[in-house]
Amino acid sequence: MNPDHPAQPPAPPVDLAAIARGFALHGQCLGGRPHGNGHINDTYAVAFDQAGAPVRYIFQRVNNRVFKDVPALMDNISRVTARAAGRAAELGGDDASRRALTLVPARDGRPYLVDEHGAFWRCYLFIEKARTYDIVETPAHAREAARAFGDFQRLLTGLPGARLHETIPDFHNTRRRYENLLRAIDADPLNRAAAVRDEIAFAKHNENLVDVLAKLHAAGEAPERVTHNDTKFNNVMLDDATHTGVCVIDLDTVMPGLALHDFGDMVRSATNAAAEDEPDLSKVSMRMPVYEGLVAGYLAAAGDFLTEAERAHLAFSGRLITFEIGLRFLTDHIEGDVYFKTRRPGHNLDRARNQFALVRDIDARQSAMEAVAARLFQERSTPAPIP
Ligand code: ADP
Ligand code: GN1
Ligand code: MG
Repeated sequence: MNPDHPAQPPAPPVDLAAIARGFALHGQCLGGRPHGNGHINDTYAVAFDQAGAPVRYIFQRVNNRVFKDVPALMDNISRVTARAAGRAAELGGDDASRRALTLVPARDGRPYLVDEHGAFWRCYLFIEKARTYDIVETPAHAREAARAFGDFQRLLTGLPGARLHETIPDFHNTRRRYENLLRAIDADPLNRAAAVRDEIAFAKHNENLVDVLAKLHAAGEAPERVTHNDTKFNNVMLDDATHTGVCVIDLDTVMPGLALHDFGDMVRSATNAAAEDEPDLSKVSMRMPVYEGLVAGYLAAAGDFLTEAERAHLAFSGRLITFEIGLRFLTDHIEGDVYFKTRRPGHNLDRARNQFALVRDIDARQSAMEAVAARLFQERSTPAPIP
């Protein structure tokens, strides 16, 4: 069995009121329901009555088949959220408390609790009057999300203390992801490989992509930074009224990485005109105005610290990370849907085909995308003419 893809046993039943009693919370727990569209953790919105005032919290059962060392992961998250809260307080503003995730500790003071089934739970303040989107609706959405993720990277450049724990080793090691696919094809536990010959051929045809960023890193042109590593568009909350980026969430994979992994996943998840699992591939395309919004927002936040090589690979990073996630979906399909949550038979295959279709479109338009990035960087560095 591939060590990154352990089989998923069914989740144990949930008693949210019992979980609530384990956290340092006040008031009466009114119950909760599943929330959001994440593929990894089990997330619930839980309502409380606090002396007549309605208050909500997010409870999350952390997927500890995917994250092997949850205490280490929670140590990372405690450090990162403390830093983000400190920065939000410095900047002031009347919504500083929404600008960083806030952990509610367990009654024993730890940032998580373990239930009677051995599952790990954490609790966050609910970020109100903001939401996540699965599909970018406007280029302004993209700009705001990219600015928020770029600000988050900048915030983490000064993170004091030891190197963060690697919560999933080799998370963006695309060569490893490619090898995992080859291993899955060899093992083929459900005899699915024959039916996905075209997708496997596409993966093999693009093997030349997998080492490009690793080589840049080895050459010292793309330094290790602290990065988010899962900058999917639905991992940033946008304000309901202004649509500005309020808070970066889903911090499980914040760890050492490359800036381009983050930008690449923004391109993958934000530019697609279709949902990530849309089976009708004629709907899949890379939307250039959305890409332009991403570059503008990201450069506004991160333009000062990116190296020249990083800037030159913005478009490529989108192609690579889209390919990488496509490899992971295809691997999971062949292995029997053991990693990502699925809601229908063939769901991971639909996702893989969708991502590969997006790779094709990015590939066809990579030079135009590079020109957009070069132009926006140039405009940013050139002072506006005096009117
Ligand atoms: P996963 O790792 O499974 O993707 P996330 O941490 O991204 O889990 O949470 C899933 C969804 O729950 C998010 O996309 C978002 O919509 C919602 N969510 C998470 N944290 C909060 C929060 N503190 N306040 C409000 N909504 C949240
Ligand atoms: C998962 O947790 P979520 O849904 O935000 C996955 C990402 C993938 C993404 C694809 C820890 O993200 O790496 O890019 O699905 N997270 C993990 O939609 O594997
Ligand atoms: Mg998420």
